[in-house]
Amino acid sequence: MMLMTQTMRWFGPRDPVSLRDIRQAGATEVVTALHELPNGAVWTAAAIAARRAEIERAGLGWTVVESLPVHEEIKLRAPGHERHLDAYRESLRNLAAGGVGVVTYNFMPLLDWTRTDLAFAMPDGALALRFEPVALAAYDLFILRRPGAADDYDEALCSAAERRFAAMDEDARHRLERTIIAGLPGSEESFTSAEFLRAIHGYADTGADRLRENHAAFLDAVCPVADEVGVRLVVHPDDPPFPIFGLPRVVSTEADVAALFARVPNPSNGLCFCTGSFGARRDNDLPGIVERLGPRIGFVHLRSVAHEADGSFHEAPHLEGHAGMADVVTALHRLQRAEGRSIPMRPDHGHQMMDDLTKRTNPGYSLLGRMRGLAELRGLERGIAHALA
Ligand code: DNO
Ligand code: MN
Repeated sequence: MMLMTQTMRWFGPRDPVSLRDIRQAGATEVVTALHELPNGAVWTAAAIAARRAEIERAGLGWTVVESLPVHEEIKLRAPGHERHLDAYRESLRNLAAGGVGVVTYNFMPLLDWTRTDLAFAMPDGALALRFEPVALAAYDLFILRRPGAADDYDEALCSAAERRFAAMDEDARHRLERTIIAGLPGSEESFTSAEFLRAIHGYADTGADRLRENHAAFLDAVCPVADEVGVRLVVHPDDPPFPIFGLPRVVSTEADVAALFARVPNPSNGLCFCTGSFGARRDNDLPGIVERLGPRIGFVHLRSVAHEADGSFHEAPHLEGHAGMADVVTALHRLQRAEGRSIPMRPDHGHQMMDDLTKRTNPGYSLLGRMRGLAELRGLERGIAHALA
């Protein structure tokens, strides 16, 4: 029976979640990166081999990287970006030689994934991550004070944000600022508000069209090497999948990725199908994306969001919420059978729950919530496979 390859993200030796934990959760592989290296550094063959040895000693495999970060100079096509392309190609060669077949990246300007609340209480007392437009606008308008920000929000949102800001004490304002710009786990960038304003200004001439062009130019530069060495580059969709802080986001919808594959048809140009990110827009048809773009999918993040009335969303238990996980997993299972390959998947985030509530954890990446998610997803896929057999 062809099933998905069950993986869990591991942030390396400093992750409070150990390789043994991940193995006991039932994953057979980790997904990881050389997080200790600065963005732009070449991943050497020796460093890759050492990390692999550590993972394999724990009885786990490593075939998927998340992420090999794309330097801001590449996203901006700034002068001097060529040396970052050289480094990227060299890292890809070293990763292929070191046994990695899938490399995840994203093309979001400045911020990677973004939330406004890292401890949103669920009815059962577990804590979820949440994104709330009013809180984002409160930060943007009254803490960051981004010039021109008011033009990006309608009047009702501006006044709700103003009321929210007024109701927050200094601590709450500071917490909101850190939540949004200090960098969630796996993010490459971390800012103060002053730095963030300057960095946003750097995108003044880079709107959506130019960012799309820069994305395609990046792929034109690296895909030939990826094709040659047999690595698939998979783009992670924008999270959330719409522009924030006036910065363009161009990997938000099925149409975005379909256009990208049409523009850069190299076989190595692939997709990290993240149901939580795409699913934060109601107009993305998740099983439909699998049906239409399946051959491009090299890696899967399974998670669900619950949409709230005011445009907020929070992360739901994996089989609940908006994703419609049974239909998604059915589509993925069919894809695997049709293509005769096992697709690597991971439970992308989980609630902070049980013993993890009192532990130091990476937001979204505590162990027990992800273990619950992986167990549910594993059971779901087995049941579907059994029924379809
Ligand atoms: C968040 C992750 C993202 C993802 C990057 C890929 O939990 O899914 O940070 O790793 O966007 O480059
Ligand atoms: Mn994801």
